[in-house]
Parts: sequence; structure tokens; C-alpha cells
Amino acid sequence: MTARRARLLWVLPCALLSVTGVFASPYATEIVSYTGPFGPSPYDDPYALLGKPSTKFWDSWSKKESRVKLVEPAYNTDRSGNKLITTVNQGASITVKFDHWIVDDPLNWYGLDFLVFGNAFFTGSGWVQGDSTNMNTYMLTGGGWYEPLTISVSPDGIDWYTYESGPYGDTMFPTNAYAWDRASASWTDQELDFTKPVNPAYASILNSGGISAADAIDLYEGSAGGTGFDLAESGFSQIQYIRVDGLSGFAGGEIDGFSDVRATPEPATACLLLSAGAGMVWRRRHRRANT
Ligand SMILES: [Ca+2]
Ligand SMILES: [Ca+2]
Ligand SMILES: [Ca+2]
Repeated sequence: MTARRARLLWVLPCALLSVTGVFASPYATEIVSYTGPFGPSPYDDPYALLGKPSTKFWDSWSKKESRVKLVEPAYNTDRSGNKLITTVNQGASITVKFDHWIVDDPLNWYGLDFLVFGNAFFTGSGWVQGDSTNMNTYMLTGGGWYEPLTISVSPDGIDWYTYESGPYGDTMFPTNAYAWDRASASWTDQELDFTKPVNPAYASILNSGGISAADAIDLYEGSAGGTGFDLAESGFSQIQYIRVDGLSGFAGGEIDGFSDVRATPEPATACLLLSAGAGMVWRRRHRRANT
């Protein structure tokens, strides 16, 4: 066997993995079922939960487009009038499906396997005026606007596990869609990662206030936020369905979307390393055989 063939042995399945990776969406792709009551329009459409969570919204008050940030969440619609988030009231329920398995993968960030995005936000010092408020000086005052919703998971849409004692949807960590530039004190157009969770170890720092919004964004370490869930406690090694239910005793909350946490390193990267390694091992063996 040549070095090239040794490497090909790895490259072929890896190429397949990358191709399926390209076609699989990291976000929910299908609405399986739903039942209201939902909020008034534009918070009444279950299909607003599919696809990538909101990055910008149209602020109907200031008549400006605004970035979704951890101190100013998605509301209203996007600038074209598309609905972004949906209010799930007590008694309401929405079931979504992914186009692939969400796996309890030990390589997933912090052991978390999927993320739920709502429209929670950290409370801070005063009114946020769209994208012009300076995140370097805007201080978090502790806590946030959380409206807990119950999350359940299923491999087949029949057997379910419910996260009865949390985590809950529409709570920590608020969505922050873009990177902030401290030096110019302005927002960038660089999107943060909707498939990377915030490190749960930072929860108490982020929730206790006394830091600037810019400090908080730094603590996100490239994540776009979201509430992280570990499949380990569900007893399912993989799932394809997520259900959100209104929580008894609460008025209702909003859901924007869901994502499958990406493994670290990603399969494609791991494959490249493996195939390079396989080539190297072959060469070393080959050299030894020839001496
Ligand atoms: Ca896990
Ligand atoms: Ca909410
Ligand atoms: Ca949405």
C-alpha cells in the first residue's frame, strides 16, 4: 500500500462526513406539531422557530434595524416583516425536528449537546438605544429578563424526556449575534457562533452584574449565547425532536430557534488530522522496512 492509498483510506469517509455536514442544518428544519395559545401577531407563528436564530430586528419604535445583543433582544420582525420569535403561553406547545441526529457527543463543548434561543436579556444601566449604545460603558446590574419554558427531547417523537427542573428555554444566556469592537466602541458585522455554548462556569459572573456589556461579550468567548442542554441526563444517546411547552405558573416566554452544538474539533478537522497522521505513520513504517 502506498502512502497515498493509506491516506485515501481516511480521506474517503472523511469527505463523506464533510459532505453530509455541509447538507445538514445545525438548526431545526421541521415543525412536527403545535398547539396554542401563542402571543398576538407577530409572536404567533410556530414556523418562526425554524432555521437560524435572529441576528437583527426592525425596531418599530426607533424605525431602525438593530443587532440582537445580550442587553437588547429580538422583538417585532426583521426589516422585511418576517416573524422572528413566538410566544409560548401556558398550555401551548411546539415540537420541532432536526434533519440529523443530535448526539450526546463527548467532544461537544462543555458536554452540552443542543442550544435553545429565546429573547432573554441582561438588565443594565438605562435604556439601550439600538446599536448606538456603548457596550464598553453600559453596565450590567445583575439578573435578566427570563421567562422559563419547559424543554423536552425525543429520539422518535414517541418516547420523551422532560427537563423538569431546568435548564429552561428563554433564560440564560441571552443571544448576542455579533462581535463588539472595544477599540472603536462599535458593533462589527462579524457574526458569533450559534453552535458554541457559553461556558456554564461564567453563569454566576454574568448574572451578578457589576461588569460592562463588553466584558460580558468577552466572557461569551465567541458564542452567540443560548441555553445549553446535556443529553446525558435524558438517557438518550441521540435525539431528533425537541418540544417546548409553556410552564405552569408563568405567563409565557419566547423561543427564537434551536441549534445542534458542534463538536470540538469538528469531524472534518479531526479527519484531516487523522488522514495526515495515517500518511505519516505509513511513511515511518515504510522507511523502517526499507532500511
Ligand atoms: Ca452531552
Ligand atoms: Ca422572553
Ligand atoms: Ca426565529
